[in-house]
Amino acid sequence: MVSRPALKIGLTCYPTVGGSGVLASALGEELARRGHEVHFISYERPFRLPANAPRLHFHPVVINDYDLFKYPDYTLPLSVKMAEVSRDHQLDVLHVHYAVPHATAAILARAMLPPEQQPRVVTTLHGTDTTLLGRDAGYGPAIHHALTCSDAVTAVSFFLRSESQRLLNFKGPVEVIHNFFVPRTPRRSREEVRRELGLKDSDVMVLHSSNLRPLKRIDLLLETAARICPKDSFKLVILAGGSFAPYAGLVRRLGLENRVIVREMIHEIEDYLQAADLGLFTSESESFCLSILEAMCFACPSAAMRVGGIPEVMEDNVSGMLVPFGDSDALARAAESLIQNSEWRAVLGRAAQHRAREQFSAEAIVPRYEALYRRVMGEH
Ligand code: GMT
Repeated sequence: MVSRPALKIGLTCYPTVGGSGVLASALGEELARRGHEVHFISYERPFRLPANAPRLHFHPVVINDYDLFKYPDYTLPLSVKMAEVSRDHQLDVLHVHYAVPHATAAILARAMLPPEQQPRVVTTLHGTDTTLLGRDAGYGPAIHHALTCSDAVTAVSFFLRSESQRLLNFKGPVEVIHNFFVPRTPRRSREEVRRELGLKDSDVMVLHSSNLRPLKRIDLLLETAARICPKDSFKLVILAGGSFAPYAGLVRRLGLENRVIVREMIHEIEDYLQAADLGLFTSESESFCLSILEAMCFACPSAAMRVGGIPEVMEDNVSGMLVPFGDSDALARAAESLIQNSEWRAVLGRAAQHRAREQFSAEAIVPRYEALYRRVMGEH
């Protein structure tokens, strides 16, 4: 519990499966556990947010579908709800995760309130809000404006900070606060999960979890799996935060029908993480890659392509293995070395888990956000 006065914090994120929503939910849960009052404002309850936890509240944003609008608008009802919650609960801080449209809505919400009711605005950049939308002429200036008007801006990696400064030409300070992950206790045993997946004792379980968006490069993931020898040494389990149907043809063409197991929209990720032996990631861009950290928490090392902030999360040959982007052959060799050598895998896995606990735990990260909130509020 906190020894200084508790804070009242509004949190906004995308509630669906995705790293920024997972991080924001965990942050809210941890802040409430530490005695702060936390108010989530979003169009749906974030999927990992516990029900009935003390000091944790959820305020839905209701969106009406007006015939006049060709495209439904979320930004304005979100900003109105943010202003309403800020006023009714005297929020100290509105902390938005993912700039678009959350940061713009927060700035507008603040402007709608009289000065004595205005919360501070903290914006956390997560990834494509900078690397994709930041390049888009239809978004870039609005993101730049929202960052400039924020009381503090954070980024989840040094990589993302420099990309934000470069792509958005943002000159203000950006504090790097890495992500953290708090694993829940799995609901089923490792054996039960492996049985459900039809794995033999000798099968090494290679795990990939992502939302399957184009930049996750599922084509490279499957190509890599097809290059791993011997073919019957592993099964690739894909936890898909979207439909895997578009990739079914490629699985067939690569002869991977008996190697690839897909589970869509799984919420009990810990069940699968504890059953996994190795993570495999082929994204072409990744500001952090929370999925790698999730695996690290269960002593599961990953083989991945060296892009974006991934080297800040795991160190090559110490807590995982990294290869140059696009080299699916090198990635297959790295995965093979870990599949075939369980001792090496265990060494990297232990180092990964240690690093996750030391650098990316709630204990290491949440106090950084608390300190930031107090700083923008003018407390010392
Ligand atoms: O930026 C996105 O594509 C969405 C976002 C999300 O909601 O999952 O992902 C980003 O935020 C995660 C949490 O901070 C990071 O772990 C991901 O690396 C990052 N995605 C990208 O940079 C592509």
